[in-house]
Amino acid sequence: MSKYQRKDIATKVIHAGAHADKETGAVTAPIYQTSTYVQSSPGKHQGFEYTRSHNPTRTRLEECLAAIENGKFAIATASGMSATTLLMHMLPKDSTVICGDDVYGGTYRLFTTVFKNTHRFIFTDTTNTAELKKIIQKEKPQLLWLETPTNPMLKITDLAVTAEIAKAANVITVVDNTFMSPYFQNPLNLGIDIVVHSMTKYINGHSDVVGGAIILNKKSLYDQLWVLQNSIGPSQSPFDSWLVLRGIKTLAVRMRTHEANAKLIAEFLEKHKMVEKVIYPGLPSHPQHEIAKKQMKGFGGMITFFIKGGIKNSRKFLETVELFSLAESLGGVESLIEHPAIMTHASVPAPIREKLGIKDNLVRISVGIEDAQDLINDLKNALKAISN
Ligand code: P1T
Repeated sequence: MSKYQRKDIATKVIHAGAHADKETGAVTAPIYQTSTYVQSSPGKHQGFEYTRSHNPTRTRLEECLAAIENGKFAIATASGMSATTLLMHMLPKDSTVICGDDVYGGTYRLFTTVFKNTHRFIFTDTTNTAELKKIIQKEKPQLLWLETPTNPMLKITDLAVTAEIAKAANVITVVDNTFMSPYFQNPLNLGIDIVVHSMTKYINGHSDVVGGAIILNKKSLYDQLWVLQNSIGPSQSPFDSWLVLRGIKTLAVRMRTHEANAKLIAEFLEKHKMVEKVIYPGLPSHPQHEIAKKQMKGFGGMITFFIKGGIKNSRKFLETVELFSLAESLGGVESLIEHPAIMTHASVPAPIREKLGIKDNLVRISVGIEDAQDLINDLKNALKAISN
């Protein structure tokens, strides 16, 4: 357990895992860019044998990740998807997994292609906890996979209620906390067993690394996952671990600005005549706004909205914005914009997308930390272009 356990996350991101280098006193973590380590006699080493298994730079990052999610253990992986893959390998063959119906398109693809032969997946709207309870009792799953807020519809599941339902049925709960980052939401505090992140997003925050993380408290599950990561080999490289350690230091200041900007932009969009509907957890119009207030410390930097006029207008709007880069991904300092139906969620079959509301006029933005008024002006110009 980190000695920074009782400190605020703004302190943890800077100090957890960031002790001065013993050899030189260097204030920043050294990059141990090595694949292997000398042994003085066969089997006699300093705790490091081979970098797939252990690396001191990655260990520092894992210490920091555990501290900021209020967990005991963390595993840093080479991508968000490899973190998810490890967790799926933890389950025995023929396990049942209940998964939120609106998840990142890549997660949906992984479950419905790679793991469909070994596990049974049931997709359901987990915001309906009464229905979820019934499904859990009927289907007796081994694991419940949640995103909250979901990607891209930003639906919110009550985590405390869900954790209680799952615990009573002996189901392992996993929350992909990528959209909130550990700054705005800590699922382990609410009784969830395992937290997953795509560190590619807010945790690293600079769109220059792909990475993933698993954070948890239960030693038996950690030991199982560690053996899997050592056997399968998705561990994060020393250099990428170092880049994340560098990026993570500003998580608190970045998240505050992402949110302040997103709030202003969501309010602007909600009033605009070319916008049909805005989904942002911080708006009172969000269907689970009250749950968001209860379980999140803030509402984050992701906004989803519907443009009036269908695909033609959406395309023109996306081609016209200048400060918002048209690109997949999210959570970086720069603002990004994308079209989920064509881009991030193309692997979700069209009828399912339609049912979830991922329509052709749906646009998702990841609000960066640029000046809020500049961002609003950019959106205003692009909306003007389609209203002419
Ligand atoms: O890209 P990777 O680091 O492997 O993470 C996958 C992932 C996992 N979970 C969530 C909630 C995600 O949003 C992602 C990746 N998402 C995008 C690339 C995107 O634009 O939505």
